[in-house]
This record gives sequence, C-alpha cells and structure tokens, in this order.
Amino acid sequence: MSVSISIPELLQTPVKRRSLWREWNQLPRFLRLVLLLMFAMTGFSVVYLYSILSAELPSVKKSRDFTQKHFEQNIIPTERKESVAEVQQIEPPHNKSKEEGKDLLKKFSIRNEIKRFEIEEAGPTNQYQEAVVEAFKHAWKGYREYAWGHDHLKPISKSFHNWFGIGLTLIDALDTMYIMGLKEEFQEAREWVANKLDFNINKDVNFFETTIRVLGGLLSTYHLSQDKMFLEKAVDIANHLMPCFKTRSGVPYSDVNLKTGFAHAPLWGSDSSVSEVSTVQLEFRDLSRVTGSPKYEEAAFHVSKYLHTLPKKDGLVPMFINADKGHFRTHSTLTLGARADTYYEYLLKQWIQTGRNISWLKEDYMEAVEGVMKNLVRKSQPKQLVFVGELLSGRNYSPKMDHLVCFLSGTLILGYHYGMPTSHQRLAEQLMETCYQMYASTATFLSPEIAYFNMKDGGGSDIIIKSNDAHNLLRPETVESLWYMYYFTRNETYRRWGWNIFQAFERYTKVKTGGYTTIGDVRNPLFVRPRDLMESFFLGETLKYFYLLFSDKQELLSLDKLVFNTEAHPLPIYNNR
Ligand code: DMJ
Repeated sequence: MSVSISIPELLQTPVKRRSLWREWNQLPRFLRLVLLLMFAMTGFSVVYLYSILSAELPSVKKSRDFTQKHFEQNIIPTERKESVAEVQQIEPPHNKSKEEGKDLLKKFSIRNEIKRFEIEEAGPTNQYQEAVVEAFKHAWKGYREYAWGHDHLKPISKSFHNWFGIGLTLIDALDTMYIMGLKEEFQEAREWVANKLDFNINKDVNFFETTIRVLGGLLSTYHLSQDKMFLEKAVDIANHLMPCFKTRSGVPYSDVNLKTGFAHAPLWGSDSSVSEVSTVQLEFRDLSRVTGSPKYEEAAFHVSKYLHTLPKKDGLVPMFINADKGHFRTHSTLTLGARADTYYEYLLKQWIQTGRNISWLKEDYMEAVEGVMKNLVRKSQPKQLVFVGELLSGRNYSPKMDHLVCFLSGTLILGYHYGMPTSHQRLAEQLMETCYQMYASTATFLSPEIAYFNMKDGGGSDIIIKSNDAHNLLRPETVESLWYMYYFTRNETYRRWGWNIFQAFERYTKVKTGGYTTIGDVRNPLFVRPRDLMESFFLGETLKYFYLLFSDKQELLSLDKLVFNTEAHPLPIYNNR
C-alpha cells in the first residue's frame, strides 16, 4: 500500500508518445501529406513575415525620452575633435548590374563629357557661408564617428539608424561636400562609395526615397566630379529599382527588395503615393541621357504620360494610386503637402529638364497652379497670411498646411523665371512670407511640421500648432524657397530671414558631440524634446540651400543650366525632349 506508483505509470509519457505516432501512421496517406504541406507553409510564412517586419522604419520607431538636463548637456556647441571612424568591412558580392554599368560607360564615354557642370571655385566666401560649412562639418563629425556608412546618425545616443542600409546620409551629402569645397571629407566618402557601398543586399527599400536620395545624389556627384565610379553606382542602383515598374499599369510599386528584385505595394496598404510615382523622372531620364540606354527614361516617363491621361479636379491629383489597376483612389485628400507635393514640382522641372519642349507638362503644371489658387489658397486672420490648405475627401476645406508645402514658393518663382504668369510670382512671394512666419511666430524660431491657420474674425493668432504637429525634422523646404527667391530677385530680405532660421537650428538642434537632431516641440524653448535623429536631407538639402542662399557668387550653380531634383541634387538641363 505504501508504494503508490506502478511501473506502467512511470512509463506513461513514452507510452503516450508511441500512441500518438501510431495514430499519425493510421491516418490516410493523403491526409498526412496535406497536413505536412500545411505545416511547411505555416513555417515558411512565419519566416517570411519575420524578415519583412524586422525591416526598420524610422516613422514607427519610438524616439528615446531624454530629460531636459541631458539635453542641455548635449545641445551646446563645442570644439570639434576629429577621430578616425571605423569602417565596416564587407566584401561586395559579384553584381551583374555593376558590370552592366561599366559596359554602358565604355560605350557612351563621349556623351559623358558633355554635361559637366561649370562650378566656380568651391568653398565659402563670407562669414555666413563659413558658418554653414562649420555646421556641415559638425554634422559630418557626428556621422563619421558614430554612423559611418549607415543611413542616419542618432546624435544623442551616439549611434546610427538604418532605414535601408545603403549609407543614405553619406550619399545624400556627397555633392554638398563637393560644392562646399570639403575635399578631404569628399575623398573619404568617395572611397566608401567605391569600396564598401553594396546594393546587392536583402533589404526592402522605398523606390522613391532611394531614387531621389541615392540615384539623384550619385548622378549629381558624377556630373560635378566627372568621376565615372559614381555613374557606375548610379546604373547599379537604378537596375535594382527597375523591377518596381513591372506592374499592369506601369505605375510603380512603392517598395522593392534589392537582392531578390521582388517589388510590392507598401506594407500598410495596397496603393502607391502619387507624389512618389511621379517624382523619379528627372533621375531616370538623366541616367538614360548619360548612358544612352533609353529604358530608364522610358519606364519613368511612361508614368507621367499615364497620369496625364487620368481625370483630375482642376489639375489637382489625389494622394494615392493603385499600381496594378492604375486608378486614383477616390475621395482622397487634395493637398500640396505629403503624398502629392512633388507631383507638381516635377511637372515643371521635367518641362525645364527637357528644354521646355514638351508642352503638356507645362499645361498640366499651369492648370494645377490655377487649381491650387482656386481650391486651396486662403488668407488667415487677422494678419491675412496667404496659405495653401487641403480639400479633405476632395470636398471639405481644411486650413492645414504641411511644412512640406513651403517648397512651392521656390517652384513658382522658378516657373515665373521661365515665363509663367505674374500671379505665380505673387503667390510665391506671399507664401514665402507665410512660411517664414511659421518659423518666426514660434518661441524657438523653428517651424512646426504642420500648421493650422485661423480663418475666423475676432482675434487670436494666425498660426495654430497642435501638439502632434509641433515637431521639426530639420526639413529644407523653406530654406530651399528662400534660395530660389533670392536667386531670382536678389532681395536681401530673403537672406536675412535665412540667417535667422539658421541661427535657430544652431541654437536648438545642435548636439554637442556632433550632429543635429530633430526635435519634438518647437513651442517650448526650455525643452524642445530632442528626438535623436539626423535625417540625411539635412546634409543633402537644408545645409546645401543655406550655403547657396549665402553665396555672393551670382549663379554658383546656374539655374539656366541645371535643375535641382527634389532632394537638392543638381542635374543638367537637356535642350531636347
Ligand atoms: C526630402 O526627402 C525631399 O525634399 C522630399 O521632396 C520631401 N521630403 C524630404 C525633405 O523634407
């Protein structure tokens, strides 16, 4: 009676296992096969999903929560101290598209000589430009020490962030360094591009972002330096991006895996952004023109031609389009901000790039600007600031304006230079004033990401900033437009405004140990909530436009000879369609 456990009980587990196996064997063969297939498919899906979800996206990554004390300790200018950065050692695998690039270059070497930019001797000529070059060096110091070869610097945590893993900041900054005359920095970066940059990686990248930052950056650097290595790399990345165009409509998918060439719609939905599909044409066309291989231009320009045929409201386009069906999403917001902005910019700039010979590009642009004036432009109260709002669901007016919209002044004045009506010039001036006020009216002298405008009589301030919109990402659009406005008018007011903004960036976004950071709240100078990220466009665009704005050399880079892509990478104007 004292022994309560019998031998069969001790052997319970193996007995059960054996019976399960027996039961499995007793199942019909066909059923076993089906079950095995189901297990295999589930396993495969889990692995696949994990590989997609593990791709880092900056927008969904939470920024670290830093205390004000930490911020004060870090956001104070300090002496620069160079140190040798460690360079990741990765051997690039054999890559077919690189070889293809070299072949094309051999074949079209004569054509390559034609479009070299004539740039006067690079380097700062006054104290304002010197200050901008110092800012660039400070940003570069942080990137070089803590993020070398990675996409973005995280200046406060002294680390890096990889969005695509292809050295976005380094590539975006190449032509800025060239223009600023930073020869040593440029040379070091050039070696990284030549020896370490590898596009044959198992990563999903955004087609548009990679085109404007990487393809655009490599092409402009090639034009400036005439170093064919940059063109080889441009051909290489373009070939990796081309699968995006393989859709039923020819409108590209938003993402592609660089290694497999698998192109697909974004993870968050089935549609591509209209701005994204319509803002790759300058880059792909330039590549075709320098290599003599028409396939890039043909694929990209097909998209513009196709969009041209679709119905629009007074020339205005919705934010989304389905790449397979080729339809705009109905009841979509009409805006000059995120997801539509650069469609308008590239209508004008493509017309300029092709020698102003393709008249429907100009007509679509003019119709769209008319549509903006009719449907989106309003004045705030009480100061009558002119702004560009949105039509929600294509119908309901919202007095909301993204900082992104501030590119429009520059585009309008560029168009005016090429013969657009004076109403365009007037709107450019008025909107420039409003964009400046988005900076000047905050306690930090920095603009929020989004502003709402008061349209009611009876006091209050013109510009309303909501908590969710109070961040500043070091974006370039206002500085970009200030440069265009100054370039064409030589009105010193625009330089004064630029200097005020530059000083605010220095004061509130500079990180002591190197780099500049995006911030979470422009309304509170005591605690701007640093977000610990320096976007590549701060070096590619914002600091470049500051440098050009403060240039005393009339036409350091001539807008009669070149056109800037939307990431501030200058490309040549071709006098033929
Ligand atoms: C840049 O990548 C480009 O200027 C693009 O057109 C808009 N977004 C960022 C800068 O704000």
